[in-house]
Amino acid sequence: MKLHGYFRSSASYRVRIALNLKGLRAEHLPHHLRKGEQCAPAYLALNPQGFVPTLESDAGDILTQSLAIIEWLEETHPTPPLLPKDPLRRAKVRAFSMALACDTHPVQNLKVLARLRQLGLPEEAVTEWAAWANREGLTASEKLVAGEAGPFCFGAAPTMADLCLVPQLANARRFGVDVSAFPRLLQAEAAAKALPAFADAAPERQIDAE
Ligand SMILES: N[C@@H](CCC(=O)N[C@@H](CS)C(=O)NCC(=O)O)C(=O)O
Repeated sequence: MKLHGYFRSSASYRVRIALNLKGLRAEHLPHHLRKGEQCAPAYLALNPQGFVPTLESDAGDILTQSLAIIEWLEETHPTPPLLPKDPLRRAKVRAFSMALACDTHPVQNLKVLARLRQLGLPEEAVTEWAAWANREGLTASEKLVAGEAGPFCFGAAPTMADLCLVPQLANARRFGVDVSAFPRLLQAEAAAKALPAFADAAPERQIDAE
């Protein structure tokens, strides 16, 4: 398999963790987002959205969208599971994951922040926008897992929820958010980061890390 990504990309980070947890190896192909390499015609032919990650399977299939990739990995390599067996619990894990991956991350990604700058927003306001998006999403996420057993988001083992949480907390810190307001999320993050699958997927451990 080949994973097209970028060390600091939180969507790529989610997939790196999933691959590691499943014990799958992938060749990592970095695309420097700040240099615009995600918009090169050869890459757009793989991922018309101009986003990382993109996964190329051993059979040559092209998969885009981190959550779709993680669900495909889950279906093709079910052990260890990243989603609970019970349909209601699965829906809860997916809802938490989507609160971060679909409603929080997209409004603070590179393309959106670049557009805000183009429209004349000063740098301080751009950063505050990104911090606000993170605070909103994490505040809701803290409540979504408030009644759940730990130490992970949904119990004693990591799920797709933790794969979305750890990269989002990294983004929040980058934008200056005080994450001490989210003790239950920090508990899950600490449990996750103690696992080699999460530690090895960290941005600073990637071949393109700066
Ligand atoms: N919903 C997509 C989001 C992908 C995404 O936004 N990727 C970012 C990096 S985390 C990206 O490629 N940004 C490039 C840009 O904004 O130009 C997914 O989960 O895969």
